[in-house]
Amino acid sequence: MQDNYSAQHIQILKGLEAVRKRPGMYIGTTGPDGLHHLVYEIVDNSVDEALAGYCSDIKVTIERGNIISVLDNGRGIPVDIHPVENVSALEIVHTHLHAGGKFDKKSYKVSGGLHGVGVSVVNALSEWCEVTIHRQGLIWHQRYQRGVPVEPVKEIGESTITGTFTRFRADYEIFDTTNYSFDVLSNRLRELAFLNKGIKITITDDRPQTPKVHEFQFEGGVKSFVSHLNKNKTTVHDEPIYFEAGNDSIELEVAMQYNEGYNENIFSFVNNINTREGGTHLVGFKAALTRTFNDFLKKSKLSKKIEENLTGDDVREGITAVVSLKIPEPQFEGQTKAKLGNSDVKGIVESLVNGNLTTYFEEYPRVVSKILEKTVTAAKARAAARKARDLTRRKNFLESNGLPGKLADCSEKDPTKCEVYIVEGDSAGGSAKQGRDRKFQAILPLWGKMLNVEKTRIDKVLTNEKLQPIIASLGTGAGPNFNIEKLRYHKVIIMADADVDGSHIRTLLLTFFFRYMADLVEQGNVYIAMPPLYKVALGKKVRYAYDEKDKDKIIEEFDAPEDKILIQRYKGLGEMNPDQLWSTTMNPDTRRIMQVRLEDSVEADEMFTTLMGEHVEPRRRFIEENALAVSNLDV
Ligand code: 0RA
Repeated sequence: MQDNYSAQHIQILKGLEAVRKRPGMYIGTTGPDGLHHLVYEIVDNSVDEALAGYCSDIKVTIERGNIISVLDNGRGIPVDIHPVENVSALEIVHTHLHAGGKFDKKSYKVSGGLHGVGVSVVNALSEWCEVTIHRQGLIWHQRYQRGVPVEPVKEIGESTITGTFTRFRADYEIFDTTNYSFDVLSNRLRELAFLNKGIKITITDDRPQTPKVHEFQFEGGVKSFVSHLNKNKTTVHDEPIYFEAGNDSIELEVAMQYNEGYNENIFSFVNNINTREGGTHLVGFKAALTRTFNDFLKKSKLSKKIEENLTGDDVREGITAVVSLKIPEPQFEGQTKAKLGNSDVKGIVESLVNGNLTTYFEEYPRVVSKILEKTVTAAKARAAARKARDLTRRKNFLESNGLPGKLADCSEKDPTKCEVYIVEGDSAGGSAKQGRDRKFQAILPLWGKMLNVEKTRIDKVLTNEKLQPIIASLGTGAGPNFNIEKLRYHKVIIMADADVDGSHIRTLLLTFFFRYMADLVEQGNVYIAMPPLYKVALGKKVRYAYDEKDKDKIIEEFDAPEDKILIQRYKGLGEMNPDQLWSTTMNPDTRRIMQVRLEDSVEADEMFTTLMGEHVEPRRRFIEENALAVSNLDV
């Protein structure tokens, strides 16, 4: 028995050692994403306990020193001795890989899903970790260092409550940073609260510099989620459409509401995991949507207004929807394992949505006629725009090679080596053309009025005189036809003045990329050029400063009397000659460019709606609150 235990013990250590050797295999990265992942892993277990019906309250705290604690009021992790292993169940879940969630199979384990690697992984990657269990009148405790128990599970007192309390400090030997972002955690916890209605989730920042508390509890579930997503939009009908449905193996929750915009915003989840790449549940949902609206249209006099059936694009114009599915054994596929593969799900979801939407529409005929009117308008506009587009194509501004006449292309043909600068303003465009390295740098000057795509229907966007050359130059198409495989330049660099107008252009272009070429942004192909703000000269020595700090540093380094140092503030790109533009802003060895990253599509949507949408008041508030740092537009 003793030998048996030792052999067991060595196995466990090997398991945890594997996690510490290759953390990426278990949590993706050892950067900020992986770090925050530790918290989700612990919280997911508490959410599972809530889904099983035994827990209503989860409290997450970022303590001083970036220690995380998670408290729930569930049944408490069992502490009894496992008959085969001869150790406490509590110890097993913290030291055995994949031992989490094996206790009862009835509920849909969030923790068994995409990232579900179990608390043992969190434990292995923590400098230390401790758990306190309140259960059956007693309090139990165990502590670990880098995954290894430093003491057996001990009874330490009596209790009248039940629950699990986990504290850990991520291991600085493993992670690039151990500093948590309150906003990142808060956003995910809010999402979890939307997706699991009724659960109260609180997050507290107890670090002395940044005290904060957010409390989330939504009795409306995904219906509240949709209201939240649409909060700054003008809606077509007052209340989101909502239903819950299922059979003995799956649970489906759907909420949707149309707004007067033209974007399609459908967020889909499986077992609380955002299926960014969609999958069979989303396909089923979309098919049902198109079919149900066409069925209702046939019975309406509106049907005379269009010649053909409504298309998927017609019925999804201006929709905001959340589709949340819970199933026992999800199969995740796709590039980022964020696509549901279970093939039987399509038919099940399609028929559930069909039935429930039909019932809903029969009960709320005013809602369905408002939406039908919108979809018919969309269908008519699409038909008209198709004709207009054929026209522009014929008399268009494209050369015989399909590229815009204003594009100064590069000679290199391998897209991975190519860059295109999208330049606002004719004079800057001219300097850029002269200053560039024509081997791998292409220049596309922009002309015409910039369009706010947030307020424009897709067909107008695709034929817009300013955006059309961009779409043609990149070669990818846009919107539903977007194909990243055809991308002609792997760096797409926006170059505009460092002033308010430049910032406006940047935002409008980013909005376009986000809405019509989302993969481009997601894959990190979009950059922003950073022209210098100042030229600092001492005699013949010239240096460029990209911000105030830079400028001060250069002045300090020059170490000369102030009146000898010449400081010129650049008002625009146009003030630089081609050589200067090359060395300050375009030469890969000396320039600065920022990669545009979108961490969270829900929040990005909210940000673009706020910045570019119709409502002025939220925009003013947003800009005030985010005057300098637009945090999730992490450039
Ligand atoms: C399985 C069985 C039981 C509790 C739990 C899991 C549980 C796990 C976690 C993880 C975090 N919080 C948790 N709360 C509960 C107990 C079953 C019983 O009491 O019969």
